[in-house]
Amino acid sequence: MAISLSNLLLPISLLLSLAHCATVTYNFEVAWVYANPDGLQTRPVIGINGQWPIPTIRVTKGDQLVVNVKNSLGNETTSLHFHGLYLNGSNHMDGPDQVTQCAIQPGSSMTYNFTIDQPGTYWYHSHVRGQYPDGLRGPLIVDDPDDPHKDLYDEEIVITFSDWYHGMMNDLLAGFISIANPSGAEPVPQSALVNDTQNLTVKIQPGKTYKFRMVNMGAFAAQYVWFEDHTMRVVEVDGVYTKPAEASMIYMTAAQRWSVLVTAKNSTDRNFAFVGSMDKDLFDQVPEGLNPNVTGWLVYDEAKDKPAPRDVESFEPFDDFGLVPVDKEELYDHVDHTIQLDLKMDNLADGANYAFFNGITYVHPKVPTLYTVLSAGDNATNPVIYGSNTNQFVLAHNQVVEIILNNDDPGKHPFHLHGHAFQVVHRSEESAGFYNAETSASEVLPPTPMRRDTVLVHPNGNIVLRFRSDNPGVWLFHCHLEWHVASGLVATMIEAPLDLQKQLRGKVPPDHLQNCKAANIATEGNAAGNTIDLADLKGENTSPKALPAGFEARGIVALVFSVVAAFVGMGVIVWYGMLV
Ligand SMILES: *[C@@H]1O[C@H](CO)[C@@H](O)[C@H](O)[C@H]1NC(C)=O
Ligand SMILES: *[C@@H]1O[C@H](CO)[C@@H](O)[C@H](O)[C@H]1NC(C)=O
Ligand SMILES: *[C@@H]1O[C@H](CO)[C@@H](O)[C@H](O)[C@H]1NC(C)=O
Ligand SMILES: *[C@@H]1O[C@H](CO)[C@@H](O)[C@H](O)[C@H]1NC(C)=O
Ligand SMILES: *[C@@H]1O[C@H](CO)[C@@H](O)[C@H](O)[C@H]1NC(C)=O
Ligand SMILES: *[C@@H]1O[C@H](CO)[C@@H](O)[C@H](O)[C@H]1NC(C)=O
Ligand SMILES: *[C@@H]1O[C@H](CO)[C@@H](O)[C@H](O)[C@H]1NC(C)=O
Ligand SMILES: *[C@@H]1O[C@H](CO)[C@@H](O)[C@H](O)[C@H]1NC(C)=O
Ligand SMILES: [Cu+2]
Repeated sequence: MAISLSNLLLPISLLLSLAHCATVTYNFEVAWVYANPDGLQTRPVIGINGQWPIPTIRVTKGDQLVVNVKNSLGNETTSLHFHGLYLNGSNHMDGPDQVTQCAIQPGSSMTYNFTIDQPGTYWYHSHVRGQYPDGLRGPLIVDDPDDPHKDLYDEEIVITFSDWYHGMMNDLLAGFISIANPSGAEPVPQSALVNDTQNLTVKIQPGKTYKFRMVNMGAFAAQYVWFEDHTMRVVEVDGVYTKPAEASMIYMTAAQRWSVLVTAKNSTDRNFAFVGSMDKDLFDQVPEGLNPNVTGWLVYDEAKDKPAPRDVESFEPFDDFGLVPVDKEELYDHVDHTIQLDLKMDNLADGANYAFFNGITYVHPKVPTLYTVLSAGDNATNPVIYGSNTNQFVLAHNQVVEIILNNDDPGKHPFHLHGHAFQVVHRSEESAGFYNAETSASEVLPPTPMRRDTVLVHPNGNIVLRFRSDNPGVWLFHCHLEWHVASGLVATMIEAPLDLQKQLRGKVPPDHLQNCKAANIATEGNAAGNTIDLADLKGENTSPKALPAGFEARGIVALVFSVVAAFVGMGVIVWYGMLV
C-alpha cells in the first residue's frame, strides 16, 4: 500500500490545530428586560444575564464553544442558532426547534457544545417562531490567527445593523398571519439601529485602516450602508474571505455579514457620518414620519461637530455577485442533484396569506426532523417519513447539489442555508422570470464563484446555488425575513441521513431530550410520531386547506373580508388600515 505525502501531512496539521484550541464557556440566562434603543419607546426585550444588548460571543478558530442556556422568560420557549457555522458532526447543536431539537422550555436549560473550525463574522439568534426580533440576537466572531488580510488593517471594529419594532413579535405575528391581512403585508419597523442604538460614535485615529465587521441582525429590512467620503474594501462576506473589492455603498440583507476595510484620512479636520438606510422597497406602505435611516459618526476629533449626513440621490450599491473568494474554490461544474424551488405567496382557506415552495407551505413536524432521522433506521432515506409540509429533500453524501430558486413574487427575499456556504453561480436581474436551463446553457458561469450563506433573490427573478453535501445533517433552507419564516418559506435538506446516524445515534445529550419530555414532544418516529409504520402520516401537522377549486384567491379574500367588515363595521377597516 502506497502512502502519499498528503496522507502523512494531514494528521500533523490536525495536531497543530488541536494544540491551539481552548474551551470558551458562556452562561446565558435568557429573560425579559426593558430597553428603549431608538429613544421613542420603552418595551420588553429579551436580554441575557439581565442585560440588553446581549453579549458578543467571541472565540478563536479551533476553539470548543460551550453555551449553557437557561430559559427564564417564564412565558415563552426559546433556542439558539449559530448562524453560518457548519457544525460538522454537531447537527444537534444547530438550534431550530422541531428540526434539530425541541425548544427550551420555560424554566429549563440546554447546553450547546461544539467545535468551531471556521473563521469569520457570524451571529447567533433564537430560532423559535419569530422570536429573535424581540432582541435575542447578537454577533459571534471567530478570530483567525491566519487571517489572509491581517497586514492590510490595524484594528477591527464590530458594528451591528438592525431594524426595530415597538410591538412584540407575538402580537405582530398574530396580525400578520390573519384573515385581516389577506395581502400578507409585513409589519413595517419603527426605526433602524446601529449597535442597538442610534447616533453611535466610533473613535478613529488618522492614517489607520480599520476592518469593520458588519452584521445585519434585523428581522426584515435590508440596509444600504455607506461611510461618507471614505471608500470600503470588501474582504469577507458571511465568513468567506474575498479578494479586496472596492465599494462606496453596500446592500446588506437581513442575516448577511460584510467585513470592509476603511482607511482613515490623515487629517483630523472634521468628523464624518456613516449611514444605514432601510430599503423601503420591502415595505408595502411607508408610514408617514418613518425615518428609515440610522446615522453614526467616524469621530476624528471629539471637539468638532458631527455633521448631518448628506442626502444620497439614488441607491447604487455594490454587486456582490462578482466577489472572488481568497481560496479560489472552483465552480462545481458537474451537478449531481438539482432541486427546483418555486416561491409563491398565496392565501389558504383560513383567509390568511402564506408563503410556498412548490405549492407547499412549511409546518413543523410533530417530531424534530433530526430525531426522525435517528430513529428511522434504513428508512431514513425515504423522504415520505418527514411529512407532507416540510419541503424535504434527502441528499446523498458528497454530491454536488444545485438549488434553482424561482421567485414568483414581486418581493426581495434573502435566502439562507444552514450548515453550508453555497456557491452563487447565477443570479438574474429583477423580472427575469423562471430560470431556464436551456437558454442559460451558453452562459459562462463564474470560474470561482462568490460563496456565502445568505443571498438576495431579486423580485420575480431567480438564483442558482451549488454546494457539496459533505456535512451530514438536517439543515434548513429558508428566507431570512422573519415574517416569511413564520408564513412557511422553509425547506428541509436531509443531508446524508445514514452517515448522520453514524455520527449522532445515541449521542443527543439528555438535556436536549429532557426539553422534549417536558413539552410532551415525541423523540422517535416519523413526522406524525408514528414508530410502527413510518409511511403512515396520520395525525401529522398540516397547513390550512387550499381555497376551493375555481375560486380566485383574491375573490375569496375580498368576499371573506367584506363579510367580516359587514359584521364588525367600519372599525375593522380603519383597524386594518392601521395594521398595514
Ligand atoms: C439620535 O439623534 C437624532 C437627531 O438628533 C434624535 O432625533 C434621536 O432621538 C437620537 N437617537 C437616540 C437613540 O438617541
Ligand atoms: C411574555 O412576557 C413579556 C414581558 O412581560 C410580555 O411583554 C410578552 O407579551 C409575554 N409574551 C407572551 C407570549 O405572553
Ligand atoms: C463538550 O463536548 C466535548 C467533546 O464532546 C466534551 O468533552 C465536553 O465534556 C463537553 N462539555 C460540556 C460542558 O458538555
Ligand atoms: C458595537 O457593538 C459591538 C458588539 O457589542 C462592540 O464590540 C463594539 O465595540 C461596538 N462598537 C462601538 C464603536 O461602540
Ligand atoms: C496619508 O499619509 C500617508 C503617508 O504620508 C500616505 O501614504 C497616504 O496615502 C495618506 N492617506 C490618505 C488617505 O491621504
Ligand atoms: C434617509 O436617507 C436618504 C438617503 O440619503 C434620504 O434621501 C432621505 O431623505 C433620508 N430620510 C430621512 C427621514 O432623513
Ligand atoms: C464541514 O462542512 C463544510 C460544509 O459542508 C465543509 O465545507 C467542510 O469541508 C467540512 N469540514 C470538515 C472538517 O469536514
Ligand atoms: C421500513 O421500510 C421497509 C421497506 O419499505 C418496510 O418494510 C418497513 O416496515 C419499514 N419500517 C418501518 C418501521 O416503517
Ligand atoms: Cu422572504
